[in-house]
Amino acid sequence: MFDLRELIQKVSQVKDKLELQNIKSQFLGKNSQINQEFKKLGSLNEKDRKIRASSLNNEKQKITEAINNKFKELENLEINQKLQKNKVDVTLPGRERPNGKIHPVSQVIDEISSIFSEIGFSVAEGPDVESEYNNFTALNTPEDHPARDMHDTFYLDKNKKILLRTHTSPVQIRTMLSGKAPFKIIVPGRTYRCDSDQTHAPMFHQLEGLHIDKDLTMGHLKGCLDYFVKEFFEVNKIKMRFRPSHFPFTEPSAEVDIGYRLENGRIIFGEGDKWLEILGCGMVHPNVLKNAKVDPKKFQGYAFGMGIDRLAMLKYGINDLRSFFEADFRWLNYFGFDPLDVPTNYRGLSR
Ligand code: 2U9
Repeated sequence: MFDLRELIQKVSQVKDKLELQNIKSQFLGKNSQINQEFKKLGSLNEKDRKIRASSLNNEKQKITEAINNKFKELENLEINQKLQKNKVDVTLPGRERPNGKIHPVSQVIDEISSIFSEIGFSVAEGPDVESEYNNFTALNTPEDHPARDMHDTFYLDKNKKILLRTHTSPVQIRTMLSGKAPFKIIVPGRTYRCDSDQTHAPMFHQLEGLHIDKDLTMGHLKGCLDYFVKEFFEVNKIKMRFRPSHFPFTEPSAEVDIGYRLENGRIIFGEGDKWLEILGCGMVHPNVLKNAKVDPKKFQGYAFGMGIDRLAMLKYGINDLRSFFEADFRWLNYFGFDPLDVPTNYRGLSR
């Protein structure tokens, strides 16, 4: 028979849980000595059986206790070692800032979204692949309209029914068709035209706005754009002029110029006698409202559109449009923005 004291001594010296598990199955398992002893009890007379059984139970309990206590001890030791290993040294310097930068186009989209959200516009989005109807016909641009050729459209099928959207306007059509007036949305996104030189890329970014409600006038449009331009260029006063223009989807239509002067090659907005075109706008054409299932007798409103890439170039002094799409890390590192500095009107847009 084994020596209980020797066993308990052995358990106390165990260093890991696996070894302890082996000892447990050796001394308490099915083929353990103590189990063999229990099996022999049947051959003893009643008196001896009682005495032997009680002493065996006693021994078994002591072994079990010693092993369980050791398990707990080893477990605590393990936890303490883990805690020690994972201890945070609060005196260490902070983590390095991430290496990536936000692209100027994304930054400008975030800035403009923040500006318009302050006055109640929400952001709507839609697919880049569109139907000819949503992109042209619904926008009062029928098949024989010259504006279709001017858009240099990328068609995706030979029947010219599916295309890459040439402006973000189809999203406004989708929004009106799937909801009920009033609407107050801006739509940023990629647009496509078969055109490429120093100032044109086949994929470029637009942001359009649409506000439809009862009794909206050209005055509301001017107030909205005056607020936007001041916020975007971060100036208190701005010179703005509306030049009559033509778009199929608005009537009347206008192009908006802002006044500026040059100082050591830098643009100063709000002063001087030079003019720069920055966006187009107008009152939504009644035909467009009808096509979008909005009653032009009850509702009217204004729309505007701007090229994001050009605005980003203007605001951040970037000369070549093509550099936007070259994915040059050094360029992005220089012109990009800190991902942790999200633009908000409250904090300032481009700190
Ligand atoms: C709906 C109704 C009207 C959107 C508008 C312009 C004027 C405009 C250009 C600016 C620079 C495009 O990127 S650019 O070349 N856009 O001048 N866009 S009004 O009018 C809409 C849109 C949708 C339903």
